[in-house]
Amino acid sequence: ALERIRHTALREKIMTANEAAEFVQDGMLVGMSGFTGAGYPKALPTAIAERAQAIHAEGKPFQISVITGASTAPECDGVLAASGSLKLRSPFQSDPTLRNDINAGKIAYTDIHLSQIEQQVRFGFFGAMDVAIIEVVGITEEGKLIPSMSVGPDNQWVKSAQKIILEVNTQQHAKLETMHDVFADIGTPPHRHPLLLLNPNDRIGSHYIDCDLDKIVAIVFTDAPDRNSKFAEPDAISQRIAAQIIEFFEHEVKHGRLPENLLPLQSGVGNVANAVLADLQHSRFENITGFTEVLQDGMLDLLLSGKMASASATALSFSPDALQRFNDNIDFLRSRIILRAQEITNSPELIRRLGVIGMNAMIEADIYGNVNSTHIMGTRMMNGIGGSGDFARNAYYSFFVSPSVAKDGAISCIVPMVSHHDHTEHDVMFIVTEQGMADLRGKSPRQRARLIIDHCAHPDYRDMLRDYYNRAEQSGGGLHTPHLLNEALSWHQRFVETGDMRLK
Ligand code: 0RQ
Repeated sequence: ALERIRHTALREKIMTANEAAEFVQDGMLVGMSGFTGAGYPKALPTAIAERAQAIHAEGKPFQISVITGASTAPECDGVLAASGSLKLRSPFQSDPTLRNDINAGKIAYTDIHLSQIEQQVRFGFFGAMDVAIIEVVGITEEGKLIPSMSVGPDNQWVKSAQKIILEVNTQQHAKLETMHDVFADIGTPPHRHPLLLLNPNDRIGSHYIDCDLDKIVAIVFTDAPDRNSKFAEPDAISQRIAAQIIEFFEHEVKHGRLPENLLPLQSGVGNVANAVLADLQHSRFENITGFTEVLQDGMLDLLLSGKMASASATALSFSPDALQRFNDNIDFLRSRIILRAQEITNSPELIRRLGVIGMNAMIEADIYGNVNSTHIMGTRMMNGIGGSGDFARNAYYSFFVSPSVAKDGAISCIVPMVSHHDHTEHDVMFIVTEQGMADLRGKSPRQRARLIIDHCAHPDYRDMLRDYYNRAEQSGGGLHTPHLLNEALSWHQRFVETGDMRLK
């Protein structure tokens, strides 16, 4: 393992996770690496959680604020939440224990666009960052850091933090070295640098993160895998959604609105997103490119088959099988995958200029095309907005996908009014369910309502939605976006009270 630390003097900083955890004190702001279950610290979170519990047992306080790139794993977010040591967490999470504590009001959760987290720390909006805990693959002779399976916010945390703890994970492939592209310093307004990336696969930075070696207080070895969640095989619903999107691509190519090799693809987390990519494998499209935040199994297989020429991402989130395929083919993939900071993969300016096709899942949409990606019944946090807003607002095409119903039909994912707004009608171009697709481009709210109800709603709810809409039109209110304000959220209230949105 020692050969992973090529700067020999730094080897003096090697210690155990428990020793390193002593640097983390009550009240600190801690930046951690980690993005959708990739590249998060494996040892320090447990050591901090144990330290917190010991301090709590003495009747003393110990709570920290933790900012990551995005979601981590049970052995990071999960153990920290379970130990009662989290005061604040930002920006994206998906751990069940953490989610429960957020919804129980025990942990403050700040949900912001993933493109903005680094700059908000850089601007000082979160206060001073005390410690950064970063997983790396290794350290070069000059003391530069070799990032792991994600770049996420690592470069900014290394720059911002007063102290740095490194976890050198020997399980991550040593040949990840040179896959990363780290742009040293984006800067702060009014002296911000343009990102001169003209193609999705351009490299504009260095392979390494520059680090002030005096700030490194501890180096800990780990040898543990990432979360590596398994994917379900695409089910019939995901396949129907995917097929419509691919048919739409064909149609747009035919009408000259899309090049033959499409435009760079972004695909959100989850099974539907993965199904679209799996389906592209059998499509006629060649030389596709990816410009996404998370690179999952589906995109990996497109790269391996040669269908996709290159992919730019901030994290590699694979199932165990896909990780094996990735490691086995790492030499082939190294020239095709570029891992960048999340403020670059999710940069609104780049997404707009490159013409990225954004495809994200949602919890619900309303009849006018407003989308809720984060809240269950308007009050309970699910995972957070992630990068969906970065892409939806700036994409060439912005898709939101969902099955038309949830919980065995007791919930309609198309409702009169969304119970929480993440993406407004102005940012949503296509809604796709297994029932059909609504193409909202250039449409007024009332035209949208007809399309969404007729094409996307489940048959069990279509007449209810038409009835709501027709009565709203007759109600004497404005006829731009007709609503019955005292009824608009009644479907959600009915579900809360009876467990079913349907009228009995
Ligand atoms: O609950 O697991 O208890 O059965 O919500 O639903 O259909 O499995 O969908 O896993 O694709 O997640 C929006 C949450 C969708 C995700 C969301 C219930 C449903 C199930 C999950 P159960 P599915 P997915 C790039 C982009 C925001 C971030 C983002 C997400 C559970 O895609 O977090 O886009 N997006 N990032 O039963 C109540 C409804 C419901 C509902 C579904 N209308 N009401 N419950 N469910 N619809 C990646 C990053 O940014 C990092």
